[in-house]
Amino acid sequence: MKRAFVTGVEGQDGSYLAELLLEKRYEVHGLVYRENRSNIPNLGHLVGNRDIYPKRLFLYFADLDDADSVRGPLEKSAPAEVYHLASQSHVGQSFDKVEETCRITALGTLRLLEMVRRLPNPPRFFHASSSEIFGNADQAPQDETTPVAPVTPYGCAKAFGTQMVRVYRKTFGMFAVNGICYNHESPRRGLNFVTRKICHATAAIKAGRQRELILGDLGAQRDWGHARDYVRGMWLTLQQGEPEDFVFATGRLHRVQDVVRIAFETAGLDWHQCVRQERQLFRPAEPCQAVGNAAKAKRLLHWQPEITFEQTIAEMTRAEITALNTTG
Ligand code: GDR
Repeated sequence: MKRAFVTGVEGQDGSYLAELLLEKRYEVHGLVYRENRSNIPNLGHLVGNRDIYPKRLFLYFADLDDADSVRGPLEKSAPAEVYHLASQSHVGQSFDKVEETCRITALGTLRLLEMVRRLPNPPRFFHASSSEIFGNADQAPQDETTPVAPVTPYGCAKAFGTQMVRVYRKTFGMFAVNGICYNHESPRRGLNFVTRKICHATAAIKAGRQRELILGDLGAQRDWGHARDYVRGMWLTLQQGEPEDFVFATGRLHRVQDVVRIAFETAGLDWHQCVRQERQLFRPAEPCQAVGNAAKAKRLLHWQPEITFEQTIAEMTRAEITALNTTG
C-alpha cells in the first residue's frame, strides 16, 4: 500500500485529497494544525468510518512553525508522496499578518523541503503554489512561463516557496513540483473566503436570519474552479515520469458580482436589495486579470476541470441552505 503525507489535511483541499487517495488505496498520514485539533469538520465522515480511521488514515497534530512537531510524523510515516497544502492561505489577512504569513507559508515550506531531502528515501513532493505569485502579470492568461511578480505578502511567501521547490528540484535532484493553483472552491471552503461568505449569507438571508451582505470589491475578478478537480490535478503531478510545474485553472474570469448573482438565483432571491459594497473591505492591492492557461496540464496530465463555476456556486449555496435547515 502506497503511503502519502498530507499537510493541511483538515482543510478544503486536504480533505478532498485524502478522500481521493483513500479511494486509490493509499495509506494517508495527515498533518492537522494543532490549533484545529478539536475542529476538523471536513474530516468528520472519514474519522467516523471505522474501516478508514485509524486503519488507513492517521492524523498528527502539529505546527509548521515548530519543525520538531512535523519531523516526527514525517519520519514515522515514511511516505512515498508528500502533498504540502498547509499555509496561512488568506490573502487579505496576509496584509495584517505579514511576518506570520512568511514564517508559515514561506519558511514552513522550506523547512519541510529540507526535512524531505534528508529522509533516507526522499519521497516525491507536491507544493500547492498559487496564482498570487504572478501578481500584476503583463500577460493574461498566465502559464508556467509567466514571470513571478507578486503584489501581496501572501503572494511573496508563495513565490518564495515556489522558487525553493525549483531550487530543490534542480540543485538537489528532488522530485519536487509546484501546482500553481487558481481559486478553487467548494462547500468545504473557509467562511472568510468570498464565495463561501456569499453562499453562507445567501442561505441566512433566505432563512430570515440576516438582512444584508457586506462585501468588498464586487467587480474583482477571479478564475474560479472546484476543489475536487484541483486535487485530482495535484495527484496527477506526482504520477509523472519527470518532475514539472503545472498551472491548474479554468481559463475563465468571473466577477464577485457573478458569484452573488448565481447564489441568490439558486436561493430564489433578488440580490439588489441585500448586498452592499464597503470600501474598508477592499484589498490594498489586487492581482489584475488573474486567469490561468492550463494547456500544459491538459496536454501532459490529461487534466481538465469538470465542474463549472455555475455548478460550483449553486452546489455551495444549496449546501448552506441544507445545513441551515438541518441545524434549525
Ligand atoms: P483570494 O480569495 O484572495 O483570491 O485567494 P478570496 O475569496 O479571499 O478573494 C477573492 C476576491 O474577492 C474579493 N472580495 C472579497 N474577499 C473576501 N475574502 N471577503 C469579502 O468580503 C470580499 N469582497 C470582495 C477579494 O478582494 C478578491 O479579489 C484565494 C485563496 O484560496 C488563496 O490561498 C489562493 O492561493 C488563491 O485564491 C488562488
